[in-house]
Amino acid sequence: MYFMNSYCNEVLKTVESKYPWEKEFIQAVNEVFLSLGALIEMEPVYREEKILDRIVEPERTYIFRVPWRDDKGNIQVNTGYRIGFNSTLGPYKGGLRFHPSVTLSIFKFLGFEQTFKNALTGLPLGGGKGGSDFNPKGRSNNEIENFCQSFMTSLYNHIGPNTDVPAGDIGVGAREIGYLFGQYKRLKNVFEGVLTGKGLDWGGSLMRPEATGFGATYFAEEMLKTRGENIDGKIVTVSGFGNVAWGVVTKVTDLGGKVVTLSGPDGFIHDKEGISGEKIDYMLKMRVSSRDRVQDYAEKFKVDFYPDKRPWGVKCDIAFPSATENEMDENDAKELISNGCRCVTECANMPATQKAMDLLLESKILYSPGKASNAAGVACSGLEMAQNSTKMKWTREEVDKRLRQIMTDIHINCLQAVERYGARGNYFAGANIAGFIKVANAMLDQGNT
Ligand code: NDP
Ligand code: 2IT
Repeated sequence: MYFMNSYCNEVLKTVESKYPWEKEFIQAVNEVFLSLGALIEMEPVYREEKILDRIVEPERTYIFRVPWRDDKGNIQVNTGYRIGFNSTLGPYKGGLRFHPSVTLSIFKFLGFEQTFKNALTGLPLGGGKGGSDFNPKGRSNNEIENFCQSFMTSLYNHIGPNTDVPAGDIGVGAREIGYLFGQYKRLKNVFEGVLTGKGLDWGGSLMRPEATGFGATYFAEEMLKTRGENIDGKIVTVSGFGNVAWGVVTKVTDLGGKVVTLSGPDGFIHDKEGISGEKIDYMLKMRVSSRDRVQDYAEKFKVDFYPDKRPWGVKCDIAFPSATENEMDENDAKELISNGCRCVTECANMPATQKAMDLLLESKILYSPGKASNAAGVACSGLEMAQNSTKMKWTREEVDKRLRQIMTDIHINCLQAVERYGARGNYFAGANIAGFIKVANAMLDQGNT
């Protein structure tokens, strides 16, 4: 089930020799290709039509200078990126990340993953990603606004509701989307749904902020159901303390689970009583006031803080990695498994290293890849686009119902795909196969593009 067939291997080797420095991108391609072995052998047309050669190359990559003026009057220069990875199923769609660690490799891995994730949602969305090495930490509102306006001044001609629709990701939330949208509107002289994650009064969808975390929790519920279990009464560990982590903590708590950890670049906190009520509200405030310090939570609520450590050594039933890529390594995976963890639901994109992933897959615990379990964020963005194009606004209940259905469908599709082309019960292979088939078959339909 899990093997690299010769065509996958050839294309992977080409990527490795063409872009040897793109570690994250190579990791993402490797992970997807490992799942496709049986499918590619059964369907020779993918090889004949060079689908893999085409699918690993972004359709377009735009890299640009972002000059802006800081509060001291000095000029600052950052680099902006927007990758249109694949537009077979719809306009490019995917978030913008503002974080100093970004590289072209990171955006390529994110755009590649996004292509299959968006296909899994069943909505008409292509895959894209972008952002900047701009560091929002410690910047004033004025500086964020200046930066966003400059970023959009370079980008606005390349995006549009039927071309490319960016959204948020790490470091980009409602405030940044507002500044980006305002500048787009001014430059293009048109009010249209070019970004998602907009404010509720000017085209945003209800549920968008909580969608990713809620959807991941629904996905975890579906996985647990296959083993006659649910979230009620479970001990849950979460990493990160951003938008996605907040959504997970809120929904898990709602369903009777007890979340006991959060993490930041400074370390993690262990709150044995569980993170609920005012503590969840505090998470939102903490994001704005002290972006890089989860220690503030520990001081306020008098709980244990572990500097420079990750939360995966804390005993739990379910883990939701919700910070960033490669935040869980093989030692973390070993600890989770030996402590009896029964379910790992990826919320971040590619949070596990290749070795951690191999161990989790071997262990047979329930384990879902981000492209399946975090798909509700972009799915809600797709619903926002639908509302914008019909100039309608759906109720919270309506959006939530659709999101729940989308996550249930993704869960079933993963299981069915893996039953047909691989071994039973491996959500990784299932998500990769189901997402790939959709994109690849549409590429065949659309000819050599
Ligand atoms: P936020 O910016 O709201 O939060 C990100 C969290 O991860 C913060 O706690 C951040 O701390 C931490 N973090 C970021 N980079 C690093 C790093 N290099 N090392 C350690 N910690 C880091 O982002 P989101 O919650 O939106 O995103 C979290 C994850 O979920 C990402 O992988 C993202 O791609 C993924 N995702 C997001 C979706 C969305 O709709 N927002 C949808 C699907 C997936 P700090 O800011 O202090 O560095
Ligand atoms: O990784 C992701 O799916 C996102 N950051 C959300 C993308 C979107 O277009 O809503």
